Amino acid sequence: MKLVVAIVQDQDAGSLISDLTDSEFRVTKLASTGGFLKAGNTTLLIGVDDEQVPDVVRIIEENCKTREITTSLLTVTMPGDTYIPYPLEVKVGGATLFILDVEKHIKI
Ligand code: 2BA
Repeated sequence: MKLVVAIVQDQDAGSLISDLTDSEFRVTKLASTGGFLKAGNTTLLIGVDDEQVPDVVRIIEENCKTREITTSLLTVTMPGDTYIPYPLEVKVGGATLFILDVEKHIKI
């Protein structure tokens, strides 16, 4: 068994969860925050049999888009602690996946 940990953009999470559950995969949704942009994103935990991993990855690919995001990071210039916002373009997503071996899966 594998645990697919998928970090996706909030905008893609709804349709992705619908498609995964329609295909009878079980999903847990966690609200998460990216360390770089400090913006909300969604982390999904999907436990599946080994042979189902390609299907899960395909459904994620179908639902998750890469987006260009313009953000502004703040820099501090000394002296006087002046904050200067500067625009920054980053490409986010489609999705970041970690696929882990599951040692044991117990349902009680
Ligand atoms: P964030 O950390 O908020 O990163 C958002 C996007 O900013 C990243 O998109 C990447 O394009 C850019 N970025 C991140 N760190 C950067 C840096 N040090 N310098 C320049 N640009 C940087 P993605 O790579 O698609 O990542 C989207 C989200 O997935 C991340 O949000 C983070 O929450 C998660 N993530 C990505 N890689 C990860 C990893 N190796 N471990 C844990 N979480 C990860």
